[in-house]
Amino acid sequence: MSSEVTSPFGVVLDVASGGVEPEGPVTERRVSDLEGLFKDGGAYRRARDGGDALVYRVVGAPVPEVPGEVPFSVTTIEPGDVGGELYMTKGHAHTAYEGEVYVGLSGRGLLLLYSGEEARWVEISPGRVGYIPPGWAHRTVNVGEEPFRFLAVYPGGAGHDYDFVEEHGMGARVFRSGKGYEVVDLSAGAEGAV
Ligand code: S6P
Ligand code: ZN
Repeated sequence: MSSEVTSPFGVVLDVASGGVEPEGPVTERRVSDLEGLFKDGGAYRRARDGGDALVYRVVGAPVPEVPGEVPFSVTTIEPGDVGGELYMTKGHAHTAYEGEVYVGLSGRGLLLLYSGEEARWVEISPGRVGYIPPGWAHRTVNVGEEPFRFLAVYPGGAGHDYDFVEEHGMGARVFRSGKGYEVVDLSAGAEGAV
C-alpha cells in the first residue's frame, strides 16, 4: 500500500478541449511515437517524415497509480489515417487482472478488445460507455471526422503492458471505407479463420 494520502477533490472536464483542471500527467503521441502500429509501412514513413502529426493526447487527473486509488484521464484522438488505417492509440493490456470503463465524451470511436484469441469491438460516443473486462488488451480508434474524446477510469493497481500489443497486435485493424469504417478481424476467433 502507498503511504500517499489523497484528499477528496473535484475536477472540471472541458469536453470541448479535453482539458482536465486540476491537471495530472499529460502524454502526447505523434506519428513518430507509433512505429510498427500501422500496416502500411510506406504510408507510415511518409506521415512521419512529412509533418509528424499529433495522433492523440491523454490528460490525467492528479491521482496516483497505486492500488486502492482510482485514476482517471481524458483521451483525445484526432481524426485521420495512415494509409487508410484510422488513427488509434498504442493499446495495452493491464499487468494485473483489472478491468476499466470508457465513457464517451465527444466524437465517434471504437474500443477494440483482444483476449489473445478473440477480437471484439464496441462503439463509443457521447452517452455510450465501453466496458473492458479484466484480461482483455484494449485500444481505441477514431472512426469519425471530429476529434474522438473519452474518459477512462481504472484501478490504480492495473499497470500497463505495451509489449503484449506490440508483439501480438490487437487481432483486428480498422480502415476507412465508403460506409465510414471497416473492421478487419484477423484473430483466431474470426469467422472462417483456422
Ligand atoms: C489507461 C487507459 C487510457 C489509455 C489512453 C491511451 O488504462 O486505458 O487512459 O492509457 O487512452 O492509450 P495507450 O494505449 O497509449 O495507453
Ligand atoms: Zn487500460
